[in-house]
Amino acid sequence: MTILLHELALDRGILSSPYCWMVRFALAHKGLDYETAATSFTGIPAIAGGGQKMVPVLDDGGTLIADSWAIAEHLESAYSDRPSLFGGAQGKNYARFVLATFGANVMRPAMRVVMNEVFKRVQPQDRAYYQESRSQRIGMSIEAFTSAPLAERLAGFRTALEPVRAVVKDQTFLAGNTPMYADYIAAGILLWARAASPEQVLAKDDPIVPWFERMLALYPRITKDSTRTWDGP
Ligand SMILES: N[C@@H](CCC(=O)N[C@@H](CS)C(=O)NCC(=O)O)C(=O)O
Repeated sequence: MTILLHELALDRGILSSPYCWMVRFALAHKGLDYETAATSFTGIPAIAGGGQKMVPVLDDGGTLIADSWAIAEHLESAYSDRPSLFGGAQGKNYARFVLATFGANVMRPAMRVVMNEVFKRVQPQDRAYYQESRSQRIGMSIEAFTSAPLAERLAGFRTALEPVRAVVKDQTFLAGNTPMYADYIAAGILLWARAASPEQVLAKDDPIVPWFERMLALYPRITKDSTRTWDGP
């Protein structure tokens, strides 16, 4: 049965959704084959016959699942014979905490780095929608939200990643010796920031860099599809 991931693409087909990256990692971790269907922001309501508000949406042999966390839970239970994404119930609770922590502490500083860049790069039919929906969400114009010098905004993002830095300087993955969903959450957000920002989001000597390189080398499809950035090929 086919697994189809509906995901978001910007101009030039650049993948930029942190949550879609998390699902790609989860599918790869499970060793599942999958197809992808790229959509624009304004194309989301037309996915799979309608009714969707966000991506990722996974169509697993006709069963539709929306929301990256719900998708991860689905993959864990539907493919329980394959490598575990969470390492049991306690690991799942820990991964949920990591997701919530990133949502509360990292997403906003990351948005301050990427939002003006994404706005430049959304597909043409998405521009007005993106501008209006984001301004509503952040309570100000995109221009005002991203008006501080890039160096300052990058510093805020890098500071927000301190908990990742504190752990991966001493161990191979956030989850220990092997990667698990917590790693995919962090890597998804970094991939989003990196794909959208013209600047290097991490300083070259940041201890997060070797971990991030390990993450990108884990699965050939992710290695390949993550090389397309604004600066890259
Ligand atoms: N809680 C959701 C969040 C997904 C989400 O925010 N998706 C964004 C793209 S990164 C989206 O589809 N936005 C649609 C819109 O803003 O209209 C998840 O984990 O999947």
